[in-house]
Amino acid sequence: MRRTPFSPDFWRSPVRGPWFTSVLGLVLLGGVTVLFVTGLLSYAAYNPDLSPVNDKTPDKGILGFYLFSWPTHPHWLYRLTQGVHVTLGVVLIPVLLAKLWSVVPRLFALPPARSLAHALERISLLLLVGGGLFEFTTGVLNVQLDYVFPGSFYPLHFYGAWVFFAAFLAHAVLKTPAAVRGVRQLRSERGELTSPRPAEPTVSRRGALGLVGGGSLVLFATTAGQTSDGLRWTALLAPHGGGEPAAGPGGFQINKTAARAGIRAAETREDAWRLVLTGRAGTVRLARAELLRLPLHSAALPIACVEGWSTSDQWWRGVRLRDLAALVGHDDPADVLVESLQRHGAFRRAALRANQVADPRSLLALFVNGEELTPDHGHPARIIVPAAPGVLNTKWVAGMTFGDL
Ligand SMILES: Nc1nc2c(c(=O)[nH]1)N[C@H]1C(S)=C(S)[C@@H](COP(=O)(O)O)O[C@H]1N2
Ligand SMILES: [Mo]
Repeated sequence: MRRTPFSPDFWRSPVRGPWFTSVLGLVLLGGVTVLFVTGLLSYAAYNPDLSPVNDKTPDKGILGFYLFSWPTHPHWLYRLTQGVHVTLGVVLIPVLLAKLWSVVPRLFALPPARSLAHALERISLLLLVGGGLFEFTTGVLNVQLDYVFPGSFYPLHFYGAWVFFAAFLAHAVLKTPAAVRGVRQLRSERGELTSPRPAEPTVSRRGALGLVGGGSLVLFATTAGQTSDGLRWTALLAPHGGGEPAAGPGGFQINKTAARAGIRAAETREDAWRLVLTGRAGTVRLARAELLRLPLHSAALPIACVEGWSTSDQWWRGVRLRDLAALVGHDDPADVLVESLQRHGAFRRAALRANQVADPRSLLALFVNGEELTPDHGHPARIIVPAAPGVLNTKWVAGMTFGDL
């Protein structure tokens, strides 16, 4: 009889067995849990309840049960949570693939369902494997190709995460006891995961695990540098890595250049540009020279992007958001909708919460590192808020509307 994937002795690697699968499973148990938690935090950090601008998942229903006002302390909070989310996600790829490889014979197990319980278990595995591959793929695509599917990455990755994690949780409850037993039996030969007719080993189980770990280490070494100025050149796998931005005060990572955002020099010139503030006391229009006569303050804050890259702290100088709110009648903290000169693109406007407006380090920045903002960093004025995702730090600001959002 010809052997097909459906016959158990088709699968002959002697590496497969409870020990190999258990070790990888326990690594994923910890790793995926951290990914899920940092992912939920990343979602909360966007202020997704500030509709309609920030809310890309209006049908989230009870999945938004946990949302809270994202804090402004410590100022590196999002840099940390998102750096961990993206770096860990990349590093776990070899572990995920090895884990799937180690259990692939069971995908072909016959009969497909021995009982109703078994059928339900297999359906949950479909969600687990499908959900896992989906989350890792969409995550990597987003990080690598900066938004190949504009607008839709957000809900896909968000809803996918809940499906994946629900299946993951069920799987963890069912399998963790066996996995804990499994890591203690390196030499065990029997079991559902072991080949009934193993081929000659070309690598030991420990060696195979070392290969997986080595792969993760290489990914770490070529990714993590994107979270740090000075090490960016090591981040060969990160889209913004492999080099350092040019030197000088504006010499730090740029997400989208003024040219790509369609910002024309004519509209940012001193005589043309006005900041339009709107609030309960009416509308105020300010030229840049008038802004410069308001009290200016400084704050050392990073840019931390959802894609996982971040800069070290930069020295920003500008007008406090809460002072601008007060100019239009909001002495108490209020939410704000910020709009840029940009006419197209997902990030041309963003909403901030009252607690972010109230923080004395939240600025409409006019200077960075002692000089005027460069065009690419948002000249004539940009938002900078402590601990917030980069996407909320709107560049080329044209208008701000204060009030409940
Ligand atoms: N108007 C506008 N503001 C924007 C963006 C944009 O595309 N347009 N990109 C945002 C994103 S996603 C990030 S990470 C930061 C990057 O700021 P930087 O280019 O100064 O580093 O700007 C934010 N502000
Ligand atoms: Mo970003």
